[in-house]
Amino acid sequence: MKHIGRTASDRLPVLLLLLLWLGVAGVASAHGPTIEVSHSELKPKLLNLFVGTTVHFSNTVEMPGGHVIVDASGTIKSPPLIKPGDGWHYTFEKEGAFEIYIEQHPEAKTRIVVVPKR
Ligand SMILES: [Cu+2]
Repeated sequence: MKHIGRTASDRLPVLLLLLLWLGVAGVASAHGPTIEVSHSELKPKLLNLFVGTTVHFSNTVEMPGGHVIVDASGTIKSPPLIKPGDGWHYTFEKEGAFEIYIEQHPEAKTRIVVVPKR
């Protein structure tokens, strides 16, 4: 009995770490949609968001020099995303329509429409 009690308390820190990790993962996935970046496209090609939403851009392919995410109005510019798994995020604080594309592949674009919170 004594031995079982000791084993359970030994596992407590591991359980706490697991709960902490699940909590952090929950926050990360709740912050907004992800756009996948490749040589040929930004996926999805259309997104409707509320003001204040953070969009994550996730690079899926190796790109010498990196993919730079920009928008037609010149307000958005990411650092180069070079390796698969390289990511960047942007929070849309203003309403409007944003035409976003990859600087190196202008045909790879997405349209993001941001509307006020109700
Ligand atoms: Cu590319």
